[in-house]
Amino acid sequence: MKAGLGIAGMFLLLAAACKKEAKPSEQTGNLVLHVSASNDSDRFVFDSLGLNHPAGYTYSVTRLQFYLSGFQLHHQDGRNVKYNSPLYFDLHTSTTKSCSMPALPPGNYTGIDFYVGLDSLQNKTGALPVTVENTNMAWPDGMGGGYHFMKLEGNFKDKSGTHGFAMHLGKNKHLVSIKLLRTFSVSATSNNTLALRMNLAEWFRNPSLYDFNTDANYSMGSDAAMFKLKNNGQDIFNE
Ligand SMILES: [Cu+2]
Repeated sequence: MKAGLGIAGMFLLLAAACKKEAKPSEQTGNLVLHVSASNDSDRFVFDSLGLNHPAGYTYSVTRLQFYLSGFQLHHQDGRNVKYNSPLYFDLHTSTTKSCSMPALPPGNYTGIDFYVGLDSLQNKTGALPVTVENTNMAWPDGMGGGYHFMKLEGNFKDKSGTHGFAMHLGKNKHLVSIKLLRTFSVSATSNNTLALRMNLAEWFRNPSLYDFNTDANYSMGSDAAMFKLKNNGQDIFNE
């Protein structure tokens, strides 16, 4: 008897909760951000030494993980719509190439700004939920704490042989700011997708050539190397 009343009570509570959610103040939509990788006009595949590096040798990519965050979406009506939750991408894994931004005002948009990395509030040890992904992206406390903004790893093949590289980017001063003019729309009734392509070759040129042999092939301990990557990174999503 007591249990029956309990269940009936729960149904009442659920009904009340559902009623509340059925009356949103404004209809909102979902934007799926889909990110892929490219390397100029090369056929992009992971784990293959067939990519052309701006320094004149070939290279492969075995790992590509990064955060995008601090989104500002420019609505056609002049509004600047913010989405603050960081999105994690691992392009080597098919399930983590797309992330969803929920609860956006519907309509047409003319541009999107965001960071590759995390802003200074989020880039603190323990600031992100403890997931396997976030834990793997941790930046050592002895080096300032927070998280890796990006891990781009692979091998390169030059006259002297095949060598490894790891472009690890982190620290607040190396946050990469992206500003894109793109038209896309958000609908309250259907899912819309915005596709972005990261041209990896752009990490290694413009304004400065990044050569694994003369710059660091492991960037993490070198502020000079990471500063170069940060500056080169502004145009990685330019088509
Ligand atoms: Cu690292």
